[in-house]
This record gives sequence, structure tokens and C-alpha cells, in this order.
Amino acid sequence: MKLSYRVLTLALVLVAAACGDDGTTPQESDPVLAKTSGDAQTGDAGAALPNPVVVTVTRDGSALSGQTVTWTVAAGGGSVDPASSTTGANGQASATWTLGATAGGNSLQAAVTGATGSPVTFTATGESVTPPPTTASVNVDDNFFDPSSARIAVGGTVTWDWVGSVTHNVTFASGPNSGDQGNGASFMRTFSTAGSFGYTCTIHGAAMSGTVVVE
Ligand SMILES: [Cu+2]
Repeated sequence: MKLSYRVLTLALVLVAAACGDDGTTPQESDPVLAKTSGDAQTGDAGAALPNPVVVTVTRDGSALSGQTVTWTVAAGGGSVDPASSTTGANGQASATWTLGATAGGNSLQAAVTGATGSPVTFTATGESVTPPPTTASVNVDDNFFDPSSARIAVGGTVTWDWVGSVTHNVTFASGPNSGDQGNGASFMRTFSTAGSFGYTCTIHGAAMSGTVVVE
């Protein structure tokens, strides 16, 4: 009986030694990759989406900096910039996604080597873009411009036609301007640079104003 106790004691010591601290640190958990923002956006085909795509990498629930995130367009034919980025102190990395030129579905993957949940997939919808026309017409009425905003291509021409019964003008911050005109008159101006150009009828002030958007 006494011998059995000794054998049992020896066995317990050996088991304890096998389970004890052997000098190595515990195994770290894998990083976890998750989408943060920028998924399911809609934007113009061929153009950058309005918001960046953002992912977050964590370990055991805490932000993990210094992780390399690889961004790859998976469908739609667009591009992403940069092709890889590194998570910051908040665990986040982001990229700008430019959709393919053809309207329709696009997808993008973000990957972190060895991370749980990697890769994550973002989707976006590209909408067809109507090119700006080369000409536009605006009615000068009493006392408003119709439409108040005209869109044209660079190099395009806007024509204003006086259809109201009282005198008005089309006056930009810098000319050429129409001068005062009455019913039946018209004024044309060609715009050679892109931008948004506001104008007013100085007779009726800010309440009678319009904009030409040149793209
Ligand atoms: Cu006026």
C-alpha cells in the first residue's frame, strides 16, 4: 500500500512537470479582419466612389496597427488606390475605389494574410453617366431663370431667351454679360473652362439668380 502511494506521488509530480511553464509565451490569437465602412455604395461608373472603403483589424477585440491590407478589384473592372495599406493605431486601413467604366455591379476584396475573416468583400453599383450636352437653353422669365442651373460640357454654349414681359439681364461676376434686355431678346455665352459659374439679374437681385455648371 505504501509503495502504491509512492508510485502515485511520482506520477503526479511528472504530470505537474509536463503541464508547467516551459518558458514559452502563450500562442497569440489570429488577427480578425472586418469591414468598417464604404460597403454597398452607389456612384458614377468610371469615377471614384464618394466615400473610401475602410476595414479594421483587431486581435482579441483590440485594434491592431501595422497590419498590411491588400486591396484587389474582384469584379467590375475598376481600380483601387493604394493596392495595399497599413492599419493605423485605430486598426483601420482605407482605400479609394474607382468603379469600372461600365454601369453595373462591382466588387472589391480586402485581405490580411493569416487573419480570420479574410478576405472581406465590398460591393458597389456603378450608374451610367450622361455626358454633359454641348448646348443648353435658359428662359429669362419674370422674375426667374428656367432652369436655374444649366449643365454643359467644356466649350459648350448657353443661350438665354427673354420670355418674360419686363426687362432683365444676365450678369456674371466677370463678363461677357447680356446687358438689359426685353422680351424676344437672346444672349449666348460659351464657357471654355470647367467650373460652376453663378449669375444674377442685377435688376431683381439675388432672388433672380442662376448657375452654369461646366464639366
Ligand atoms: Cu430680372
